[in-house]
Amino acid sequence: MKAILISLIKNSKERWKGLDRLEELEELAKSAQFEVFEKFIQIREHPDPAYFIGKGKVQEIKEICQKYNIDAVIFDNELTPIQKRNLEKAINKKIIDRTELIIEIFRRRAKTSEAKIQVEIAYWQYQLTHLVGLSKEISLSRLAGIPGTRGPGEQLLENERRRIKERIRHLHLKLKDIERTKEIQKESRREFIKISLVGYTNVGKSTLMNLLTNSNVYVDDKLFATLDATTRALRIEGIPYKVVLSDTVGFIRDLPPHLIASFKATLSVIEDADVILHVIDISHPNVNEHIETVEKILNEMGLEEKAKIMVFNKIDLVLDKNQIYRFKEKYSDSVFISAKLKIGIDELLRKIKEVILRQFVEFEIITENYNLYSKIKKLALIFEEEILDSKIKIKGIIHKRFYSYVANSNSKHPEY
Ligand SMILES: Nc1nc2c(ncn2[C@@H]2O[C@H](COP(=O)(O)OP(=O)(O)OP(=O)(O)O)[C@@H](O)[C@H]2O)c(=O)[nH]1
Ligand SMILES: [Mg+2]
Repeated sequence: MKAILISLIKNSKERWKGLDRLEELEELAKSAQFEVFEKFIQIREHPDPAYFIGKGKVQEIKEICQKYNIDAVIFDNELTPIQKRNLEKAINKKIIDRTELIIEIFRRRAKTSEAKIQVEIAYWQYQLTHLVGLSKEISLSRLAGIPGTRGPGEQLLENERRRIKERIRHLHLKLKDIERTKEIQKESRREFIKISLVGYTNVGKSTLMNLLTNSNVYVDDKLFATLDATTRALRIEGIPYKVVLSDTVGFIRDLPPHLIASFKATLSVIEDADVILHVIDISHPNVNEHIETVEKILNEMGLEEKAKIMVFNKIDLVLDKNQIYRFKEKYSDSVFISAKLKIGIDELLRKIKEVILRQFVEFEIITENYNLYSKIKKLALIFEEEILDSKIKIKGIIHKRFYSYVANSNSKHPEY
């Protein structure tokens, strides 16, 4: 499938931004199996309400499409339903906007039934907001109609809308069932320390996951190789708990809100994490924008307070070593690695341990409750035990998330 890509920018000052965006759009298009024939930037202060780009450009694109047998025209921006339909009519080729393209990639990648349902929900949500009737019928019915009455076009549209809503409702129910099973799995991991890999797409999260946990998660030089959340055990020397690491779907600029909403369950592993590893491709020309995008999404998820380590990956591809120093200065909890060449991994594990240990709190408990005593034995690092008649005094440290399990009226509360 051959495609032409178009990005609209406001003025010539945004040219570089436009070029960057086209490059990312090209990656997205390739990930959806398109062969990119040509890329265009159009400068317009405001998009044309009917055609998004100018009429002259529409004509030009139409001619190229015919001459070179192009299958689709892909826009970097979001199109209104009207623009999309008008373009489709004028150019007579498939018109795809960025949101649709991302949903299409997700659709191709989805493997588990959960991911498949999530993508389908996003797909129908998108369709729902982009429904346009047959314009002629609508306008005719409007012309003839007394206000409040509906013509046949509107009736059809209404039926379609109802059908889609019903489908979405049905999918939500199916998803609920799957989530219920996952809740049970999660419950069994309540007493584990949870670490979550987060980052822009294609930065090397799954490569790192495989390296740290000796597993075999799918890795590819494609955007959105991973769509599901995978969780595996991880050994951290000196941490008295089981530790698990989760890998999940990557982020991208302007991630369609429908997708974020429908992937809420998958993304919930990030919300549950004790430590977030924000993985960054330090060799990417837009590294700063990538960091910003990911931080913005994390903030929107209400996770700005989570403990976080900035993991700068792919240092093997960095020629300018000053780049590394600059990031080292800017981010206090940062490590520099190459997941591919296995560089810096010990340092990363040390940093993870350090950050987890910061989450431990001291406690001192006097109890005669044997169940509580054995629970503490399991969940805490004990420094001192002293038997006082029928009671026992225990001093130690425990991860703050487990503190409430062992706290009782006799305990001294930690400072926070
Ligand atoms: N040179 C180099 N390439 C790397 C490194 N780490 C990962 N890669 C490559 O980067 C590409 C993407 O790796 P993935 O691990 O699939 O990336 P991801 O972040 O999981 O991507 P998504 O699941 O698509 O979000 C693959 O081609 C990897 O081989 C690294 O340290 N150096
Ligand atoms: Mg991945």
